[in-house]
Amino acid sequence: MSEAGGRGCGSPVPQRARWRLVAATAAFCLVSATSVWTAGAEPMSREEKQKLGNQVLEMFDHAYGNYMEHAYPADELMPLTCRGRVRGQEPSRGDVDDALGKFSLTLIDSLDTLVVLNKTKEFEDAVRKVLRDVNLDNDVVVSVFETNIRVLGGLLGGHSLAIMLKEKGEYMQWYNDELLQMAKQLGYKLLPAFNTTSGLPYPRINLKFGIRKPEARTGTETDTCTACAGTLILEFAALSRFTGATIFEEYARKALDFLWEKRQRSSNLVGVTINIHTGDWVRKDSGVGAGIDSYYEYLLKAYVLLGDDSFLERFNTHYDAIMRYISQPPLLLDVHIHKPMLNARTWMDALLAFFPGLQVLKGDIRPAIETHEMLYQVIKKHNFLPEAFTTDFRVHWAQHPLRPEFAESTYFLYKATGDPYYLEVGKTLIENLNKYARVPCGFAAMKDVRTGSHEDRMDSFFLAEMFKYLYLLFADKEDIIFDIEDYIFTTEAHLLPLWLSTTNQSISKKNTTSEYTELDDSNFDWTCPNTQILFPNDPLYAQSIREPLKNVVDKSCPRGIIRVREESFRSGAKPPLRARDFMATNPEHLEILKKMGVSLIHLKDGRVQLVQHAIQAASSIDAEDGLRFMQEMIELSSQQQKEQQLPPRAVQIVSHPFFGRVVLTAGPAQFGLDLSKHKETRGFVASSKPSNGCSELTNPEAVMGKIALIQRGQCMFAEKARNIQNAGAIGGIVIDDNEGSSSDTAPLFQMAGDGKDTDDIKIPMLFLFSKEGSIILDAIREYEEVEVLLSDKAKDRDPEMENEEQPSSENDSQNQSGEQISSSSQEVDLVDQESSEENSLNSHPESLSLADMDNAASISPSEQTSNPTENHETTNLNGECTDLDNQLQEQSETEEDSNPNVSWGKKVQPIDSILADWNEDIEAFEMMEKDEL
Ligand code: DMJ
Repeated sequence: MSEAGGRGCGSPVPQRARWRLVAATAAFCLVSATSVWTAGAEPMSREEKQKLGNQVLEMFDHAYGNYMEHAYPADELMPLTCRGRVRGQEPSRGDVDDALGKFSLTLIDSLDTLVVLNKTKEFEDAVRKVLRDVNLDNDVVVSVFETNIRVLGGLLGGHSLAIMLKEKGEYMQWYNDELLQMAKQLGYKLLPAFNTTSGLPYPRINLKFGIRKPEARTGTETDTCTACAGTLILEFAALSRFTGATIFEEYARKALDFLWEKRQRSSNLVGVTINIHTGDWVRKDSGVGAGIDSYYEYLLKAYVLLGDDSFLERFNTHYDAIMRYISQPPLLLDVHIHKPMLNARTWMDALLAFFPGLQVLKGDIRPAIETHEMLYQVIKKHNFLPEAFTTDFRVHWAQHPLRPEFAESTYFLYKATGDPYYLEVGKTLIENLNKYARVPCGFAAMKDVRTGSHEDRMDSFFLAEMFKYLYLLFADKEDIIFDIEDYIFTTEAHLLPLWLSTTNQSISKKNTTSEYTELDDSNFDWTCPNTQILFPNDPLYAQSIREPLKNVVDKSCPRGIIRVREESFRSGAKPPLRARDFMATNPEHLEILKKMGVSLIHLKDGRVQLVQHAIQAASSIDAEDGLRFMQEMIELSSQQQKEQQLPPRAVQIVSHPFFGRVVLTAGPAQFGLDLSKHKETRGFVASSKPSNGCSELTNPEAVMGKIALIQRGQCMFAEKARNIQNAGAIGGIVIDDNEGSSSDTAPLFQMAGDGKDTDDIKIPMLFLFSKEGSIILDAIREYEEVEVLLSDKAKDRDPEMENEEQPSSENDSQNQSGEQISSSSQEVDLVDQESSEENSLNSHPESLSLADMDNAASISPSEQTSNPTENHETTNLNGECTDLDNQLQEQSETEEDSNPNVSWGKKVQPIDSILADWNEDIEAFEMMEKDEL
């Protein structure tokens, strides 16, 4: 089947027939373009590709080897502390932990990666371990979605490749469907989750006790995410077709049918969250990223795997809506399902990076190239894709848990275009992973892409997906021991064989509500992207799409503003109203607001909310101005908020054997040397005596010229700082005394001064939670001499750092003690002042906080920090758009630096009617405030 499809791609067959061929072979007929396309970027030699492929293998060995050595049988590796993450033994991280079921998650998720990477022997060992050690009957509440895609998918992917190997006759000769039996056992364990009137599954289930039993400790949830309910069909159908037990496919189909029924009928979009009992949309915003992503993916792939036209029809209907409302190339922006012309956010999340890959499967290459290029620009700026970033490409949520979506899209785009540019992209991904995420014990997620600090986590999807896509990107057909084109990738990149489409087929439609309708030809409009259709006589096609976007991030300005401004200026109109100039008491300004479709809503609690409805604007130009005005308002309000916040800092261990590879997130101090303005401070660490640093040190000789470690508590932070400074320390690290505290789970903490003048404190002071602190303490125990770098952003970890001579602790350039230390004997209260520094938003009723803004979402504590880079980016944003922009920028800069606070409290227009009108939006926006990826 796959062979016929692969060759059929691009042949002059009727469109519908062509689509069917694509369906049979998934995205993989795209490979036919690969050898054709070499123009644009320089072709990469076979040697170079092999070198990169080998590098991927070595990286996988580092990740997998460390997991097996230090973490197995735990679910995941904690790469900073080099141990296993066992649920219940670590502070809870909330929903993220629901993926952990005490079932050796990483091992199961890695099974088919081992075969793809040609590690057949290791695969055989791993399967034996799974069969011997894994227990699926644990008293743990797990996410149904995560367990399905990672564990059920992992077992099925492992089974698929085990039987393939067995058939080849060399490996796995002993295998007797044991993984499939485990998968079936797990499938039955998940079924009670579907016991709802809607057929949508509960989001969580207890592996041992199910849902209903009192011991289950779950079953009270009312909502689930669309992707959670709509990402089951591939694994469940595969399970049914492998085993002949129809029930799994039936349940997954029923859930999909229900979601389809509940789509918003005028926009054909779905919301992010749905009530599993009533089917009401709980969150009515809609995008292609977090919460919805794989629902769309599974509709198209279900068509590919199962050959059921109704899935294609649904996908196409949604896809039209996505391209009409959400796709604003190169951006993909969430909208409101009832008012799809209204953007629901001004930021994008990293999960949407899978979408260009899905567009390749759909055959819609141009927007795929555009979005992918935009994402790549963001990556080049921050080394990784931050979890969320704004429409003007500033970091919105700075974390990056080594997500594979961008690598996935890169792979599919390479398959579709054969453009070596995508190999260079892959090379950059490899370099960045090694440079910034690699630690001695694996690869650590980025806590903050701006500082380069790490989080003690290495999610299982990193092994399931990242290494597969990167390896396949550089592999030639002969580098893989089986034909990858015979399989389809699940959302977790597990491999399911396409021959399932003709196995146990008759069971598929039993008891399902979906109606089969004969599809019209429009459903097959987009066919396999063959070179003849997509790149007509133009070998530079992909490059010509990318080229205009190559500076999109560096020279970003709000969408369409250049054109809009030019036009409006030409027609003699006034320059648009800038947020910083806005006065709520100025009737002219209120008139402009109205023209721009912006309403001012006074909330019951005295706050004021701004809501923009593009459709209410007087013209599309006014609508664009309104969007820009809103973005500026958000910026102003977040700047206000940031003024009270300091950004996180980094403590980087630079001595042997860490060589800068371990970067810890540190809280700043509101006193002492400001690391963002000065060169970083580097020195060996020494514990102070007394450990709390609350009195004159008894071991000044030990801390002299070093960075003193002090325990939190007993006295004020400023007092500790003075005591270690007087002893000659060049910096200080306060370690939290709350055992188990960690920056993974606690919001960023900043150390307050003592309410008095702290100008006498000249040394830098940073705060580490207990877990991060113990990483340094453990290092001292093991290596005695431990050198660290205190900075606002981790220094690049490159061979240079490893080669650097370990400077002595007396290193002059780092010793800032001499002239700067002045003794102080101020009296202080014997209380920690840390609690005085609440991370509160503005409480002044007349000021505007982010939470007040309609299209802003809530921010996590770690984001409530300012960053010099960000401010700089904001300046760039306006400074680099056009001459016109420059004029405006200069104009506003020469004006008095007006305070963005405006008289929000004054009622200047009747609001009851507006409120009534927009109640629905407010509700949705409130939901968004709670939004977390
Ligand atoms: C993976 O577990 C799956 O791809 C899922 O669909 C969403 N993304 C994560 C990794 O980022």
